[in-house]
Order: sequence, then structure tokens, then C-alpha cells
Amino acid sequence: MSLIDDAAALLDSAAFGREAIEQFPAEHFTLAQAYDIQRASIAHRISRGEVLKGIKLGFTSRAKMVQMGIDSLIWGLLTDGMIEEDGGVVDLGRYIHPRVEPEVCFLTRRAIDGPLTSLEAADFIEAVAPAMEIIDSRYRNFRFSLEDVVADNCSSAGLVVGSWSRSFEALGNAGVRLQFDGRDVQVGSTRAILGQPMRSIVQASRLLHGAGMSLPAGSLIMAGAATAAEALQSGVHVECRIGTGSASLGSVAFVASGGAA
Ligand code: OOG
Ligand code: MG
Repeated sequence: MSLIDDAAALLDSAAFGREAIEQFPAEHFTLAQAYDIQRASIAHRISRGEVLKGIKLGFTSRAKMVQMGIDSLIWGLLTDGMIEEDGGVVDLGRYIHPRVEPEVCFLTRRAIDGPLTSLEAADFIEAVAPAMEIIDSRYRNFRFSLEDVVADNCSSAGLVVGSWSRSFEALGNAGVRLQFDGRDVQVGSTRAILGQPMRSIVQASRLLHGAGMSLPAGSLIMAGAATAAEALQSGVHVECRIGTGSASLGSVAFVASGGAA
């Protein structure tokens, strides 16, 4: 077994067994190796029958960088096994110490197989939706280095995507509200995401190109959280609303249930 395979197996079993592990020792692997570990850990999911659905970006907003103390843009892979139902019940028992954060999700219209400019990006997008990511670090106390979190698929664990629309005009500076039981717990703007969430498509295209990968039409791109994340508790109704009135992307919601034994 190699360092890559060992770390990937450890992270995959932590996720699958819902048990946190220690961070890796400092400089145990490089950032490039961390991405190899991420791929290898997702390969475990694929071998269990999960299907790749797209990618997620992380640390695209100041709020997230400040919350976690990391200021490099990172990316991870999404599978169908991570998708939770809009309006459904999310079983917290599937997670270790889940947090939720408000995002926007894009649906691609064409394959992305090379770096795009911002002028080109919109042409590759079919639709946009309000979304929430459920992040769940496999590391104890949600503490990690840049390399650790990349190896851990950037804490990705679940995603909830609302209704698709083509409200691209609303996207640049729409109010974002994350609510627990109707009460605001985080407020912000879509502008917090790279100054304009559409830029996440440009970033995604560059990252994919750098990794020698492409993304088929019909893939999801999670743009990254607009605000800090909030810890989930059982029984809470969680909703993310983006924009208002005619400049609205709509909302997405779920009820958190069960969880820590
Ligand atoms: C890492 C993932 C960051 C985002 O949207 O910025 C991320 C973490 O916070 O655990 O998903
Ligand atoms: Mg996120």
C-alpha cells in the first residue's frame, strides 16, 4: 500500500463509518498528493456504485476563509450518493458533525474541457439554483490544514439543490439568508462568492484543465458558500433564500433529523 492509497482508505472509512480521525502529521503529503488522495478516496465510492455528478469549489468567499483559517481556493468531487432531497428530511446519522452553508449551484449545458474566460462562461451554463452544502470534516473537531482538507474531498458530504431557473441577472448581488426555524443564522450576498458566482465557472474550468479532467454536460458545479457554515442540530428546519421579488433565485430547504447517538 502506498501513502496515497492508505490515506484514501482511512478517509473513506472515516466517512463511511461516521467516525472522525486525527489530522495527518504536518507535511505528511504535498498539496498535489492531497488531490491524488481525494481522487483515490472518491474511487472507493465509485467502486461501491456511486456516480460522479460534478464538482464543488471551496473557500471562494472571505467569510469561509476566515471561519476555517485557510485562504486558498480548493475543489472536490460530487457523487449522487451525496445528494439530499429539497424539502426532504436529512438524516444526521449519516454524518459525523455536519454543518450547513448557503451556496449556489450551476447545471452545465455543454462539456467543459478547457479553460474558459468570463465572457464564455455563461454559454456553458444551463441553469442556476439556490443550494446548500452539508460539509462534514472527517477530521476530529473540524480542524485541518490545507492539504488535510483537500485530501478529505474538501469536507464535502451532502448537497441540497433547489429549483433550476435562468435568473442569471439576479445572481451577481442577491441577498443570501440561511435560516433555522425561520430565524436568520447567516446573512450575506452572492457577491461574496468571488465577487460574482459566475466566476466559479471560470475557476472550475481552469482547475479541471490543470488536473487534465473535463466535466460532461449536465454536471453540477457548487460555487462555494457565501457565508460561514452553521452546525446542524436535529429537529431544525433549515432554509436558504436567495434574492427577493423578481430578482430571486428562490429557496431550498430541509429538516434535519436524528443524529448523534
Ligand atoms: C472546507 C470546505 C469549504 C466552501 O464552500 O467554502 C467549502 C470546510 O469549510 O470544511 O465548502
Ligand atoms: Mg461549500
